[in-house]
Amino acid sequence: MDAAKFGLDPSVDDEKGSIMMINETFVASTPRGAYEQAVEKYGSDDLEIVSAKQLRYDDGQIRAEVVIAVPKELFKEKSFGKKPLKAAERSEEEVMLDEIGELKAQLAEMKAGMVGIAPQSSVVEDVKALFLKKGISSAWLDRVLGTLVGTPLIEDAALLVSYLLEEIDETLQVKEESLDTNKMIMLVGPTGVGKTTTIAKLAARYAYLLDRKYKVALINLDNYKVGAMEQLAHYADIMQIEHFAVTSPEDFHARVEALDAYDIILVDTAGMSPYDTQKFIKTVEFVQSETPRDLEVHLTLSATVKFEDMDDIYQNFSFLNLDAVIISKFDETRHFGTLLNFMLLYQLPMSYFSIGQEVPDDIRVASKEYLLERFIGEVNEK
Ligand SMILES: Nc1nc2c(ncn2[C@@H]2O[C@H](COP(=O)(O)OP(=O)(O)O)[C@@H](O)[C@H]2O)c(=O)[nH]1
Ligand SMILES: [Mg+2]
Repeated sequence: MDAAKFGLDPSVDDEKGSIMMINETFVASTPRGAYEQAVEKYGSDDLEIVSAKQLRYDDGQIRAEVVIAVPKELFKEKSFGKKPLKAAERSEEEVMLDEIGELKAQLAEMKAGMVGIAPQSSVVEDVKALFLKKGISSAWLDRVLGTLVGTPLIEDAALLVSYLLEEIDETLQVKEESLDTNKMIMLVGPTGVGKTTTIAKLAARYAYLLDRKYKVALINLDNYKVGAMEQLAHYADIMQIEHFAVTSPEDFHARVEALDAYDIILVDTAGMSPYDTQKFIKTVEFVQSETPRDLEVHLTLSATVKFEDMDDIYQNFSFLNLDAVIISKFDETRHFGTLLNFMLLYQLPMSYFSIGQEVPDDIRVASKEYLLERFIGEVNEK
């Protein structure tokens, strides 16, 4: 499972010093595990760490990647052992025999790999192109299509499309709305995605619109944006729901404790750009602080999210121990492929959909059907 990969990083080429450095990545389930692999390989614990991060891989597992910089020569020696004898030191015949042996092995490998693989059918290519165009990633499509080699599915475009849609349906996850009391939900996400509006909708839902009226309180950590508190306070006043601002984890703790009698506490946070490290650190402190009740963290993601931004959003916000995703601005796009791709890749359960600006009406409990209907509409349009 654990493996090392490597790549040349031009930024560390040191031509003048003539020591060419190479960046090598070690992967393990924990950062420590990854670093220990590096120590074991290089027999020294004085290694230059370039970066360390945790990522969720395509298979859904979280892994730690630690990148270290090592001199290229040392890397070669440790990776491939002693340098092979130079060709000149061996007879021409020996070299030739080696090369023939190598070619034979490559050929055998190619043949073995080809067993059972039919020539690419154009049905598969057409269907793949269709889903690619709709924003589903090539990696995901290849993985699923790869399992269909040799089955009749790959000869019938309509069947193949419905198979892929079913596969998407199965992969998507939904977080059922649980109405246990003693709940606390925090919304995090980039600026302007609709966190505050969604909090207002949820507050109205829990306080007034369900079979039972829940006792709801609002807490605001959004003390960075001028007017942010006013926005939440405005909704809270209209709905006659208690609301509070807190500025430190201690303050947060005390406030949650004081709100013990409330069934549901909703926590609004600073609109953060994924690049705003200071705000992140502060929010992480809040999330990681001990609170008298469990905290569910819901990432709010706009359905209009750009493909280029998805990774950054996930890499950054996943540090907040996400429990679910709320998808907002359903009404602002007809293209759900990018969003769907995000959900397939990271497999976070979806909790709510925000489908417009109206408080409190424009919110739905997340459902796969709702999302897939829109995506299928789009697939059929071609
Ligand atoms: N069209 C549309 N607009 C929304 C939706 N949710 C929020 N908005 C609007 O997006 C803007 C930013 O919302 P806000 O809740 O302040 O975002 P925040 O910065 O994440 O708290 C406001 O103008 C909202 O009315 C939605 O589902 N659809
Ligand atoms: Mg806000």
